[in-house]
Amino acid sequence: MSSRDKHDRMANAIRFLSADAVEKAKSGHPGLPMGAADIATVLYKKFLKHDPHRPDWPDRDRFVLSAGHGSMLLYSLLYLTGYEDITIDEIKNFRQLGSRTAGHPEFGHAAGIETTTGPLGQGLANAVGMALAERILNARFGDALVDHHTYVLAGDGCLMEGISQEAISLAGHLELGKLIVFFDDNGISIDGAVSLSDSTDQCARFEASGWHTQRCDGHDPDAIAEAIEAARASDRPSMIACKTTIGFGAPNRAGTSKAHGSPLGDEEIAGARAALGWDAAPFEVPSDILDMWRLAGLRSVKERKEWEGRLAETEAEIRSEFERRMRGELPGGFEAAIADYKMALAKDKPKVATRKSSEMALEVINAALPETIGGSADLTGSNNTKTSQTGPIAPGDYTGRYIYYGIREHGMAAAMNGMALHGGIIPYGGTFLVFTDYCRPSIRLSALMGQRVIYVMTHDSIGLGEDGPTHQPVEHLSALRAIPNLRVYRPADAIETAECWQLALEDGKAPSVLALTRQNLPAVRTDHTEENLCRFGAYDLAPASDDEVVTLFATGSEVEIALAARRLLEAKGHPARVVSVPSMERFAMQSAEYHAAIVGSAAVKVAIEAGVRQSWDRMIGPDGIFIGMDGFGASAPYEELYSHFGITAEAVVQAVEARLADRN
Ligand SMILES: Cc1ncc(C[n+]2csc(CCOP(=O)(O)OP(=O)(O)O)c2C)c(N)n1
Repeated sequence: MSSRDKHDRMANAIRFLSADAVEKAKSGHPGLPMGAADIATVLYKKFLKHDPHRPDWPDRDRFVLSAGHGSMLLYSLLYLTGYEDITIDEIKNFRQLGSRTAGHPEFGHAAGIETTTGPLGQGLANAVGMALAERILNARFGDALVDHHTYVLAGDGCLMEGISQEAISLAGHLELGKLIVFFDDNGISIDGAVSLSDSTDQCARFEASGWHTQRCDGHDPDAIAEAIEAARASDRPSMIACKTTIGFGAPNRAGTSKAHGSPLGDEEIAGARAALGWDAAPFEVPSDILDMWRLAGLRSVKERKEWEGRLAETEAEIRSEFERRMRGELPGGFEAAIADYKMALAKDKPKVATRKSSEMALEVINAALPETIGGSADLTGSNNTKTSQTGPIAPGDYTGRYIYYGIREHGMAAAMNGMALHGGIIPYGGTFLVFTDYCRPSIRLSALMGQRVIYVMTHDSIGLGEDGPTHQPVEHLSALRAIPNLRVYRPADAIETAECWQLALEDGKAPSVLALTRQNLPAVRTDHTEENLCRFGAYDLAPASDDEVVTLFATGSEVEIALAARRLLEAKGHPARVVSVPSMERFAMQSAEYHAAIVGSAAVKVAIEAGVRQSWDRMIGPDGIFIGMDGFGASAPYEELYSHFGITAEAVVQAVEARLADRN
């Protein structure tokens, strides 16, 4: 068999595993795997550094299928190269309940799936974070331990999404030369020809952002290999526009949107079998072809062993540090550092904004954890995300610990996902809380993938004042609390902020949002407690003097108001208790007994939060009083806004007394 024949047969194995799996599932996308099979075959056969038997080898190349709808391409590759997680039965169970072969690649379902893709453009932007993580770790641990590529397959859809521009320009700026993107240039999307909606010269666009670009015939294995060689030789990130035919081989549907997202049907598949000379039955790969694929899967074993040898020879201290970071474990001494810091805060009782408290906590954290990499989307001075330890990461110089993401919130969030997925790094990044809307699709994916990404979101309410309603989050706390597996923290003072940071860092399998104020807040936790009280999500901050009549629940800046309201109520003979609620998600994890004790059975329950009511009913019940916002804010000094919108201790007392009068 000529080498071209071998290549074609190997690529056809991908094509028919994919088409047949989609056919059996009666749903899925055969077009992309059939069209991109040649690119993937060249990459996995000749270039990708990976070991199916050691899929977590830290120095493996990463492959990201950004066009996640073409998931069968990835599953076919993983099966063919010998990843144990993807058996032929998994391929047969494509898209079925409990299978590893979900409709779109899901991180954690199977080794070899480096990230969850499906929302177009996210994978490409994750890959920028992975490629950056590689450079950052390379700068610390050297070529001997960290020296790999990040490859991406992106379609027209990924490149049309706005996030791609943020990702591309960031990667170009940072000169991420080991990032290589294949553009599956098939000119087709769901509605038909891409020319219906787009006429961008993609190569020119990438070049304008500092990329090395090439065009090649995406069905010519030699041309693809040559292009990959050239891309690897470039010190700039590389994009290879590969001209392909969607649904390659399907006699009637190839080259049309009919190949994109539905099963081809028996007749069309039979036609493709005839056209490509593939006579194996569905889900059967001729043994000689499977052998070639399995052999390709073994290609990097020697390299992996050499890498292990280098790791073993590395000085013990550096080796264990590298291994600790890759395991994602925090170093010993971290807890003690936080405990000492909390003790000092209890003494100092600083009256500062929680964004400032966050910076103070980060000063301690960044000294204790060399793996944190900070950043901000052009709001460094407002988000207080930079500390004395975090020098800038610059094009070609990755020794720093701070990323100037530019005004790219979405790209920042997706890049942080990529860094967390790569491993060895704990990313945190800031913007205004209101712009979580600009990051939300990536925040959702952090949560879905269970990645430790920390979002430092400042200016968390009308308390930001004069910037007005465009900048004042109102629905955001509730909207974020609605995302499963996301921890939303809204600390009330410097001690709570330190505790929330500790929780966010210790939570290895979930992202966190820290909602922080612009305005100064008094210390509400004035006594030192060894225990992290924020761990409980909600806890008694100030007890009632007698059998409680009123319970006041509050978060962040409104805890101060709750405490003032309590004093007024107590003076009027209404015993009142204050519960601080730094995290509803943490509270939800506590026992039924704890819930009963904290929620209590006071005659009147009040929640105070300068946001909408939506997430509060579990705490205060439908009859509870909510003091907060029910519309957009306004532009004015913040004290005036609190009065204007009735978020004051006096308003609380008035509402409570009215309710008590109603009851009598
Ligand atoms: C953010 C987002 N919007 C919309 C979709 C739905 N969708 C899935 S594939 C697709 C078309 C993608 O076209 P292309 O990238 O050219 O893929 P191909 O047709 O080549 O398979 C769309 C709109 C999605 N998955 N993600």
